[in-house]
Amino acid sequence: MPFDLPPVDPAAFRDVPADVLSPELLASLLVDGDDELAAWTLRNAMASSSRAEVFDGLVRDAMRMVGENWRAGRWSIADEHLASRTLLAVLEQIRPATTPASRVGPLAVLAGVAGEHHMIGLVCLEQVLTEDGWTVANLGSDMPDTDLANFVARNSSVAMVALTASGVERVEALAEAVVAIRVAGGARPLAILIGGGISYEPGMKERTGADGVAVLLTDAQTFAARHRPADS
Ligand code: B12
Repeated sequence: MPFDLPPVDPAAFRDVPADVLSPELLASLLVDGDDELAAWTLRNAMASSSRAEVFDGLVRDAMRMVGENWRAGRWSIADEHLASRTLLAVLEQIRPATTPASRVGPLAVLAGVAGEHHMIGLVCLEQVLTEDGWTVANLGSDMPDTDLANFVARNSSVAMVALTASGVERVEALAEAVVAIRVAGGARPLAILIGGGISYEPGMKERTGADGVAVLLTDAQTFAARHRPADS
């Protein structure tokens, strides 16, 4: 090693131009496992854009690059796993502070349908809804619809359920989950939203029986605001 570089103190870098905070930079930090600098990158991006915009832009694009490099064989599964793991650690570091209001807000339940292992988008959605004053129960990936339905039946304050799936092979699982949730909710008003990679496919609302489909988290925010109970 020719040089012994001093440790980098991210706090020493202020007023960072927005174009420095690129998906390329974030992807390389994530694949290096550098959660501290990656969190610094996201905090800086959130100084000028909303959390949802940063997740829909910088974070999504960075992980797309991870996916492209993985698919092209330039990065291994180990690289992708480290990038995903690092992103989850970063998201933990930038969690929005919970307020008394967000502990008693209307309840949103988030879940990946049976067989679905992609859950980073749900963690992003959890933070966006929490910041908007929802109480969020993020049940994570691969949730059997009977258990999801039981959870909804047991919690009378559930006002919204957001389900994720990455591809068309999960249309049936989504449709089954939607039916199970509606039966469990009975006569209660309960809005069901679908997101994740499957949201790019046409006709998903009709084919699954959901109330809405959101490609982006900003779309999900609009849906949630529209379906928020009037008294909350
Ligand atoms: C990380 C990753 C994984 C990780 C997931 C780790 C985890 N803990 O989540 C692991 C290794 C498990 C994985 C597995 C697989 N993966 Co993968 N994966 C990815 C990758 C690289 C990044 C996904 C990610 O987390 N992005 C970060 C988040 C923030 O962005 P996002 O997911 O795009 O979500 C955005 C929106 O969709 C929205 N959103 C997301 N979820 C939700 C939910 C709701 C309710 C709402 C409203 C909005 C919303 O918000 C986000 C911000 O805008 C993508 C590449 C890519 N192009 O995205 C492939 C990708 C999604 N995977 C893919 C594939 C094929 C697989 C596997 C089948 C691979 C295999 N042969 O085993 C398996 C499937 C496993 C399963 N049964 O589900 C394909 C999906 C193709 C398709 N449409 O079906 C992709 C696109 C890669 C590719 N180009 O081929 N994967």
